[in-house]
Amino acid sequence: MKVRNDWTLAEVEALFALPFMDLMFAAQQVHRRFQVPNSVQISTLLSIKTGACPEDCAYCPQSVRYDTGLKVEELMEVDAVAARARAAKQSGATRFCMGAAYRSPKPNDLRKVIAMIREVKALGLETCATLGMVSAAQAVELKAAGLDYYNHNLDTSAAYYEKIISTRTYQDRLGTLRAVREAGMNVCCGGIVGMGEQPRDRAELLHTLATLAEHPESVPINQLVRVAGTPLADSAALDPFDFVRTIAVARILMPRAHVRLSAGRNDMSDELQALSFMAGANSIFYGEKLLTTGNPDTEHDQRLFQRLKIAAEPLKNAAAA
Ligand code: SAM
Ligand code: DTB
Ligand code: SF4
Repeated sequence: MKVRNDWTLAEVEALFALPFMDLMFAAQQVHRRFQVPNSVQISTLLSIKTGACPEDCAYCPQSVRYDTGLKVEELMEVDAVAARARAAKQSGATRFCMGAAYRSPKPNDLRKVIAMIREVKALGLETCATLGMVSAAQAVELKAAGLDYYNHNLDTSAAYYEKIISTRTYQDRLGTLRAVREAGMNVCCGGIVGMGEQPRDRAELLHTLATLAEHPESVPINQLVRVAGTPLADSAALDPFDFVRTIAVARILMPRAHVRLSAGRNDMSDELQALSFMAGANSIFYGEKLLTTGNPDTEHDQRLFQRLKIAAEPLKNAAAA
């Protein structure tokens, strides 16, 4: 069992085609070889700039083009972000992710975000940001400020991407991922399932991720949150087993990555979440809100962890905590 970057699309599709139990068994074997069982990494999300985004991502409540009733909020003040990070740390999070509804950050915005990163880092938390497209120079600045992870999702296959977003290309997305990697940051990159894509699109997304020169350190698998007012509001519900399959295949293809059970947990039963952990998910977003939509109550998550005897993953660098 070794980490591979040369997966073929046929191999990925063959994994998806396995009987469910065989796929789960294979995923568990990889999980137990490369990851700590019964341990889940906890990230907290904060929307530091909300709505009025010029992009047209069909799933997103923050696009200026769709009337979703969202309250637009300017870039937050640094102190307010630091206070939220302190609270997140208190409640057990080890990573603090700051999300901004930008196509790409403007120089003034970046300066302020950099101040936030320094504050959050000083608290001993791992830092993550998702700010849209960044240039090589911006990625270097973010890294120098102490940014540990940059989140930038490919979201779906290259072919289906064109049906979901018209304001940027798959190549743009790959360019940002390259800039982030070259600046020496950890890459957080995954996608969304349940947008009406075909099984082949899910296979192509995971194939693209698994054949990058280095696998992303974090792979968020989001289930579409169907927000009223967005073009995808009436998408058909995904078969939950297909969601779990996506997690299991991601686990097998990228053994060292943290696979994150991301958006959509509010629509999932505890049993489906447990199945997702069984399939190899070992990270979640914790806290009542994702960016703009709901997430399970922290009490509920704590109870779920107790029932499953799952422990929160400790910070790697304990000295920083
Ligand atoms: N604007 C930046 C960008 O697009 O990279 C950063 C923020 S954006 C909201 C981050 C990610 O959230 C998207 O790439 C997408 O994967 C996810 N997302 C947005 N809306 C979602 C929804 N309704 N359901 C599931 N995931 C969603
Ligand atoms: C990711 O893959 N999922 C998070 C995070 N990265 C930034 C965002 C989910 C957003 C869900 C819709 C919302 O709350 O606005
Ligand atoms: Fe903007 Fe990001 Fe939402 Fe797309 S996903 S509309 S880029 S905030």
